[in-house]
Amino acid sequence: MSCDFGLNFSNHKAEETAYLGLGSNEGDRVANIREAIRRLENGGSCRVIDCSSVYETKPVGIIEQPDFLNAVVRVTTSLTPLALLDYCQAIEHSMGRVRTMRWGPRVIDIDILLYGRESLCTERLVIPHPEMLKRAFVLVPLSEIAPSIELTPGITATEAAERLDRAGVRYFGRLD
Ligand code: A4P
Ligand code: MG
Repeated sequence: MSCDFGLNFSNHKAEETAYLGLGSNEGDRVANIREAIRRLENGGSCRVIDCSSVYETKPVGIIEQPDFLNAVVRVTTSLTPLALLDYCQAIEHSMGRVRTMRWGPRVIDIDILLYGRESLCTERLVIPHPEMLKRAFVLVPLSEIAPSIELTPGITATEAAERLDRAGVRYFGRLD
């Protein structure tokens, strides 16, 4: 919606809490995760409220690639879900991510895991992230910063993480 002052509010709404998954398995992985968080905050439309530890994780999907570092951040944002996706993809792009193959190596991947309590299923965006419940590299860091958040009715992040094989997920360190 545009108003007479030429301002466009269509990408903004009341503040919402979202959880983003970060992953890197190319270059200086710690620096990439740190830089993605810096860029998330710098644009002014996201505030990073909490950040999990960083975990070193065995690749899932295409296993012939270097190990990942993964972390999860809690943000507050006034961006709509799609505007948040655009924002995350712009950061991926600005950090030199080139999309070669699905699930292939990447400088940085930023996935929207949860956006408030919203469920969304469009061609470009599915929330909650459809693979989340199967992935220890997501649920271990998520359960660290949001242990009791309900992912499916009656199932918390901690419980969902405990149901998974977590052998491929190893504590790596803290960012701060
Ligand atoms: N898309 C739909 N829903 C979402 C969402 N909730 N968040 C669409 C972000 N994107 C979403 O993603 C492809 C398209 O998914 C986007 O254009 C967007 O419109 P992409 O980032 O371009 O490509 P991708 O990441 O290769 O594919 P995908 O399906 O997003 O893969 P994932 O789920 O990100 O998995 N193993 C370990 N250990 N650690 C990892 O971080 N990551 C992956 C990639 C595979 N294996 C891994 C890891
Ligand atoms: Mg992705």
